[in-house]
Amino acid sequence: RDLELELQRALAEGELAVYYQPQFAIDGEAVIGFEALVRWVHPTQGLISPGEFIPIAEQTGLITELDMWVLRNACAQARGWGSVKLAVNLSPVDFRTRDLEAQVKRILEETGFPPERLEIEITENLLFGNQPEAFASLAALRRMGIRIALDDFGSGYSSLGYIRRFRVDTIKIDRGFTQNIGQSDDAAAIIDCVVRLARALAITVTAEGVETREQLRYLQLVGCHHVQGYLLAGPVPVSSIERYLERAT
Ligand code: G
Ligand code: G
Ligand code: MN
Ligand code: NA
Repeated sequence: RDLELELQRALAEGELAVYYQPQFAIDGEAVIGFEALVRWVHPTQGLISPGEFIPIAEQTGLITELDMWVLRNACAQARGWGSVKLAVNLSPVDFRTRDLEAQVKRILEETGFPPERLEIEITENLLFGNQPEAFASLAALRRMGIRIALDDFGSGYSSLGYIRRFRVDTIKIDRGFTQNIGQSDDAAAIIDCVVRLARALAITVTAEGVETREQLRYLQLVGCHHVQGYLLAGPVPVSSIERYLERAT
C-alpha cells in the first residue's frame, strides 16, 4: 500500500529513469540494439529494482501508465541512435487495456520513432493467460511494423508450436539456461535444439544472461544470433550510451 502511493508519486514527480542494456551480435563486439529497463531512483532509498515494484504496479493497475511512460521516454531518447533496435518490456496486464495499440501508435507518432526499430518484449504468460484479446493486440502491433520478442523463453510453458502460431519474431532464451551451460548437459542440449528449430522457422534467437566466455563460445557454436549479459554490458544510464553507439553496426 505504502509502496503503491510512493510509486504513484514517483511517476508524477519524475523519479523513474530508463536504463539501457546493450544487445550484441554473436561476435560479442557489434551492438545491434538496446533493451529498455526501468529504474526507480528513490530520493532516500536509492535505486529500487523493478523486480520489487513491477508486481505492485501490476496489482494496482499502475503498470500500463508506467510501461507507456517507459515506451515514450525510450522512443524519445533512442530516436537519434542510428538504426539500432529498441526493445521495450510490456506486462501481460497492459494487454487488457482496450486501446493499447492506439496508445503505442500515438507514442510512435509523437516521438517520431520508426516502428521497424521497435521490439516489444512479452512473456509467455501472455500467450497462456487466457486473454484472447491479447492476440488481436499483438497482431495489430505487428501490422504497424513492430517486432515481437518472447522474453524468458523456456522458464514456463512455451512450445515452439505456439511461437509459430503467434508469429513471434525473436525468442529470448531465459538466463537460467544460459547460466547452466557448462554445468548441465541438458541445458546445453535444450539451447542447441531451440536455436535449430527457431532458425528453421526464421526466428531470431537472443541469449540472455551471458556472464562467461565459455557461455558465449557455446552460443557461437550452436548458431545463436544475439547475446545480452553482464559479460558484455549491464544496463547503463542514457549518459553512458555513447560508447556503445560507437560499436553499433
Ligand atoms: O532490470 P531488472 O533485471 O532488475 O528487471 C527485473 C524485471 O523487471 C525483469 O523481469 C524485467 O523484464 C522487468 N522490467 C524491467 N523494466 C520493465 C518495464 O519497463 N516494464 C515492465 N513491464 N517490466 C520491466
Ligand atoms: O525479464 P527480463 O529478461 O526483461 O530481465 C532483464 C533483467 O536481467 C534486467 O533487470 C537485468 O538487470 C538482468 N540481467 C541482464 N543481464 C544479466 C546477466 O548477465 N546476469 C544476470 N543475473 N542478470 C542480468
Ligand atoms: Mn526483457
Ligand atoms: Na528475460
